[in-house]
Amino acid sequence: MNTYNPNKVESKWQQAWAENNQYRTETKDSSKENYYVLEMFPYPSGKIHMGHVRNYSIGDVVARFKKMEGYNVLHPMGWDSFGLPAENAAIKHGIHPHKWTMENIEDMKGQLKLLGLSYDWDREIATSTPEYYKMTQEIFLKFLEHGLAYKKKSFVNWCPSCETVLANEQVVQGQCDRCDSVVIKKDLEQWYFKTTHYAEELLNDLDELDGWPDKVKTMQKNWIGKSVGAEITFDIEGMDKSVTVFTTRPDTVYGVSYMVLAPEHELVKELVKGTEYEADVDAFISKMHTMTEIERTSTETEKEGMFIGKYVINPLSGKKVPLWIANYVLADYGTGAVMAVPAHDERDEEFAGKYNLDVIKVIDEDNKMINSEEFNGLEVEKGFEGIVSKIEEMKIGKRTVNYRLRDWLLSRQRYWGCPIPVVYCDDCGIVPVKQEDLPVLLPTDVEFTGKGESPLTTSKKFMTTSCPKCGKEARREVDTMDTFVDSSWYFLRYIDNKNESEPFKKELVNKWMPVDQYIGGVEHAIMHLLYSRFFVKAFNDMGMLDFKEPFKNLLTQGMVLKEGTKMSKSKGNVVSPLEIIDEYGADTARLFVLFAAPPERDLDWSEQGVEGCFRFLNRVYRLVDELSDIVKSNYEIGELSKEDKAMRYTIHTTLKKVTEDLSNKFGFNTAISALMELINEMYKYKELENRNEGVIKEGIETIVTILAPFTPHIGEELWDMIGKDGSVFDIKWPNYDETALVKDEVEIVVQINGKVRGKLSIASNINKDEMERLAIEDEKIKALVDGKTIVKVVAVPKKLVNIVVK
Ligand code: ANZ
Ligand code: ZN
Repeated sequence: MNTYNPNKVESKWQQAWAENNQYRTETKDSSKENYYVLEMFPYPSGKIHMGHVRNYSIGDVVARFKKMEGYNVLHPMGWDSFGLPAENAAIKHGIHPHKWTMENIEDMKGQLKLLGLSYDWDREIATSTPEYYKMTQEIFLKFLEHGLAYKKKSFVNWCPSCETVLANEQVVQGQCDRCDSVVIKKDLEQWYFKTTHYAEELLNDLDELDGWPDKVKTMQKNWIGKSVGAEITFDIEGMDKSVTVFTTRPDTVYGVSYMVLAPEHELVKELVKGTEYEADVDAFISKMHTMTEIERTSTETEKEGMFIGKYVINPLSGKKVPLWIANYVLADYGTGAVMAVPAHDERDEEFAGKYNLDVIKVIDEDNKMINSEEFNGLEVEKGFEGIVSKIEEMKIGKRTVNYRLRDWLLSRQRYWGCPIPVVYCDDCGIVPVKQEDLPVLLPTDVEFTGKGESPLTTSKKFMTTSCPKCGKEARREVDTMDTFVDSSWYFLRYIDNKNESEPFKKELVNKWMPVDQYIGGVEHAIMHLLYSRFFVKAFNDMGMLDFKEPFKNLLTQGMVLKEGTKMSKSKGNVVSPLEIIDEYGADTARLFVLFAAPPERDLDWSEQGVEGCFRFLNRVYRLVDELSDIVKSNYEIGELSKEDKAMRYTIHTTLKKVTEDLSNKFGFNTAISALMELINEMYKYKELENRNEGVIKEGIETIVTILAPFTPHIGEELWDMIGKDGSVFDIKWPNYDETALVKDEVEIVVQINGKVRGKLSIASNINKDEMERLAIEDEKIKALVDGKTIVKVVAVPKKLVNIVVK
């Protein structure tokens, strides 16, 4: 008798897989149908955590199952290896970010290998390598050439602690999503990608993503934030100037009682210059800069503002209303100006209440317009149309659509990122680096002070170069790209990771994309997924590929909790995957995370749960070990007894269930629990004196095959123990036997007027009519009913037939 030794089993098979290049995928091969399964690549922090174990175990089951189903499966892994932690390590410990990163990658790769994941390591990429970032730079230049990258000066989100700008998406409730410092606004010249160019497509194409969770689509929809409305221009009284507002409610235009400009609106300074309002307005603007967008617009923040001494004329009513500035109006949304309608807008109502401004009701309780001259009596929808037509006729405005989505600010004042490949020349301005001079390499002679501008400014050699156009001395761009740029196209690079001449070959990515199954955390619901969608749409327009969405199906897995709270260092409740692997083996760790909860849900870590999984694998091992000689022999199924049929029924219903749970949905937990049932049944069955060795053989072969994707090491070991050659993952996923799915005979009771009068053994899948007929025609029952009138017959499938007689 052998005993299950996970560590021995696991290292043995990991070695065998590596030696046989078991998981190598040839992307140019077209003999089979392709299937691309991808898990979000990690930041190489140096240590895997339970979230990784869960994410990658899910992906691995999908990859192995699809491979056994006969697909050519692409299942790659890599590293999102630019980013702040490496730079902080450099500042703190004096290790170069490159060295720190590569060491972490080696460590983490070793840890991932311990999990027995079926990655094709030949396709590994790391975004911080010159081979990769050369291509990121090439892509940047393509965007620049097509007008999708541009430089602009504006107020940007600035994290005073990270000393870098942040994209809107990186500001969470007014705080830096990395370090939680309060984000302030700074006036800087920065690089942007024109994500807004695709706002409409990014929104509309969500409808086609049937394989995405609704919650993620809703989050993206809200982030894009489409508003349909109109722009209306109001003249400023006594001046040759006007202000244009954006409103979603043109039907309320007769209710405007004042107008508000964002404090940063370009007109404000001009309008107050030299007036008694100037000093107060300046002070107010300065104060606004210390506040975040969220603080300014939060419903909890008190509305604050001031009159700036001017009036505007309502172009429809001719009414003169005062012009104000206020904290609740943002400079970069719409036109940065609002026509205030306190009767119908809550924010305006609060503001008007505080400053005693007029409230004019223009919509009544029946949703009809009032106090609106010729428009009185119209429903608001009709009113909307009517007013918009009128202002378009008067040429003082037009129908417009606004998006909350902003262009993507990609400049970062950091070292450990992809250098932006442009040069500044006094004569030629912004000049792209020539393609043949790529990559613009990160210099190694920099100082990591953690203060001020990009560390790249400390390398004189890097800073000074010659203009690619005129050859005169020029200065390099010292900012690097947001690391989300790197991860917006990595899924394409895996397909063609050795390509030295271009980021990826069009024909190849067309063959493999979109990713059939993408798996990752819901924390990426907005940024990473939106940016990747934007990249693919831009690539499509630039003719680099022929599809419009990167990810066909998306699974966002839940978190791994301990006693209901997220595992975190600060809470001290982190369970280390390495310790679990050491104690129980990777197969147990995998089985636990797959079994403990459906993948989309949060999973609560439980030591008993882990032990239960370990005991289960031991049970399977002992069962297979004990019966392995039978499996190795040539037993046929032959004649079947009732018990044999029942056993085959369980084997094949389990096979059917596991197949369905893996094909249509991510029913890993239910599939595993069906397998556990099957093991229990096999334990009972093997004790029967008249057990059928053919059924035993069939049962064990099925168990070993369909358990393998979940727990691959023990899968291979058991496959070997039952005398099979090669890898269990090279065989075809078994088909269930339809005929075995019929639970053959059942015993039913026959009653006459509610009293039991006989028993019948009938086929279990027989319908009610058939049951009634068999009962009535039974010799014994026939005799009892003889001479009486049958009034009614009631049949309960698989249980009884009651005959009512008179
Ligand atoms: C008049 C009005 C009357 C409005 C009413 C609303 C209700 P969404 O849906 O988010 O697009 N607005 C416009 N630009 C703004 C800015 N830069 N900062 C703050 N608020 C701004 O919101 C559009 C509405 O928000 C616009 O329609 C405008 O107020 C305000 F009963 O105009 B409304
Ligand atoms: Zn020049």
